[in-house]
Amino acid sequence: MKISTTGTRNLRKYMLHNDSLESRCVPATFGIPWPNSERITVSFAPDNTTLISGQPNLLNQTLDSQFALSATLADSPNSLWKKSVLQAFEIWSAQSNINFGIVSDSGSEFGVAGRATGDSRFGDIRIGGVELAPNALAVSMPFDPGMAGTSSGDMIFNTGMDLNRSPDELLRIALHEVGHSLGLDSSLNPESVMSSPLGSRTTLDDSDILAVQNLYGKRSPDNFETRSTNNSASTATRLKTRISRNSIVPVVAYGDITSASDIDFYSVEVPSKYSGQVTLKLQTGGLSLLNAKISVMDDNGAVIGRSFIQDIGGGSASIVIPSVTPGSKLMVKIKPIANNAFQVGSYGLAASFDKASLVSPDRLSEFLKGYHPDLSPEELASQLMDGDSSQDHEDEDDDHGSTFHDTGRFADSKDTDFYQIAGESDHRSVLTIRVFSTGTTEVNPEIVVTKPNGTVIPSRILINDNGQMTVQLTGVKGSDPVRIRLKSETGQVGNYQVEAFFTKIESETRTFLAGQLASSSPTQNYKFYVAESQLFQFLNGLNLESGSNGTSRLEASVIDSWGRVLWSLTVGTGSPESTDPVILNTGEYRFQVRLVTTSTTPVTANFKLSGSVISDPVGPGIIDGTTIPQYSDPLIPPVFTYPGGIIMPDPFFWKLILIPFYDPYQYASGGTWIA
Ligand SMILES: [Ca+2]
Ligand SMILES: [Ca+2]
Ligand SMILES: [Ca+2]
Repeated sequence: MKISTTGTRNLRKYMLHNDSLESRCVPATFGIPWPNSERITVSFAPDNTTLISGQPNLLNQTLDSQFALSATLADSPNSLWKKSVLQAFEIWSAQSNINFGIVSDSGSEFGVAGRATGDSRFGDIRIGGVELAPNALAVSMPFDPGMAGTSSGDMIFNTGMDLNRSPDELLRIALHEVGHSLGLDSSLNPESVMSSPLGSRTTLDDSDILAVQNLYGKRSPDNFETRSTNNSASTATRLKTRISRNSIVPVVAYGDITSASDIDFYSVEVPSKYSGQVTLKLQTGGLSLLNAKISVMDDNGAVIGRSFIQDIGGGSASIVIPSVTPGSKLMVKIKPIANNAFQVGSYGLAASFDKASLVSPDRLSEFLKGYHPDLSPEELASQLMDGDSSQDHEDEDDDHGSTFHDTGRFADSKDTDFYQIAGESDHRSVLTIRVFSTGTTEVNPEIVVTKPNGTVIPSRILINDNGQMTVQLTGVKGSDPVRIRLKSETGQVGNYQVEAFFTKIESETRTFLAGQLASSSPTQNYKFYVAESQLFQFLNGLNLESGSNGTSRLEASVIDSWGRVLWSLTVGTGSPESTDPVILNTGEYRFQVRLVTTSTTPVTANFKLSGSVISDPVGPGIIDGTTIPQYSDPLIPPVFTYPGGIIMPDPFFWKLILIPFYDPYQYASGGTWIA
């Protein structure tokens, strides 16, 4: 997920060289669609939110200043750049069954333990920015519940670059990044917005449309238009429910403006004994990015009210009709706004009979932001009557069989919780189960997966942090029930959440390093060259060959050339362990691994550093190589040349340093490596 800086490139050469590199292993896991594509939430993180590896988010202040000169009376710098970014989301959404709803962002640290989709603290896709090496304009993460967790989808712009050098530049960057967030890999087709370096397109290529529709399908009309359209008053969809007939509950419908030429007509029946005020409300904010016009006509076709939503990120619009004739019909027309960049998206519509309604306007507003396109008007009415259900939409995505979510508590040290889930089809698939602490106590969750008869199904551990655990199983028959047994490994009492995802693709991990350490030679050092800024998720394992458990531990760290420790982890014996992902800029690092033991007898241990890159490192730009190490050969863009003349397709390279000693003062004085 990375776009390179603009650079002229000999296309023919580029293509030729790529022919021989098809076997290249792309480390990030692409091709897993978001399970909640009908409403993927997006949030802009506030400045100073801690981004991955501890740097503060500076996107707002950076882009506000970069767009200062482009501002007009109508558009502030902030709204200008947000509009460019969201336009990219809208362009993808217009071609497929995806809606992006803007939500607020609490400023929790990026990558924090939490839900991979639907975390209430922030959007599924979080947008932020830090300074990256100058060969990247942005990086973003595809949806990967196994390795990326809450980092899934997140988009990080390079605040060290001018992202407003030319018209539409930010839009073009964002188009590429949104593609990655949706699970699309980089493309070798120079016409694709997914090609690197940054192209000149502000629209999708046919190949992009095909790629996104492969994952999410072609954008389909709403449930009211599957058989015939409601594009005129004579074909209007009739809206009424048994309950709304006594006017105590508003009539609610969820629809979709599926193309710029879609117009949706609804005929709302006024109850036969009702004659007071009626409020019509159109909601797009939080559901989609749609801007739209709503108008209401009386029985004679005369327009009696109109309003607009013309807000970046969508919004809401209300029309108040002071008085209506009992038994009459109100004709509601919803259409996109001409010459607007946000002409497609889902919406909620409500007609409230205010004088008799038992549902407060606040409750109705909140309810409209939950998207329930598959519920009938009757079901919607009874949900509205169910009192406080602001959490109603919370579990909606869990009902369709590919995702599952619940909250639980280990009430005492022996408490074991069981869940039984099943996927939705007979297809063999990958099941990812994530458990994380939600209270202040880290509950060290342990996950065992069994068949209903108790037979254990082997799973691989992907993440094993103190407060969270992720396991993945392959070859699960979707419709076969699977039982999940949860307990706290250390007997901690506390709250947790569990979520599970059935997908078709497993998370890709690889072994970066493996070796043996002994109490007589306890340390190994590696040079670690990173050719493109990327986000790593490391897993560390230690297996004792001799010595006893509990007396030995492994300390691993990544140190930059200034001697700063950017990532470190101490693990005991046994299971693989992990901690937060780390973003590493282009450059040279030292990786040190050390066996620490209190055993009085000699200890030998095997270690293994595995993991994955959860951002996409494809496509370096051609930049001035005199200022920073970057290892790319300008003539062969997809290959990297590392010190010592080592040519590798991977954008990172590990090299064992045979002298297992270095002088820490050399780092402090400015970063010269000794080996
Ligand atoms: Ca995310
Ligand atoms: Ca429609
Ligand atoms: Ca229509």
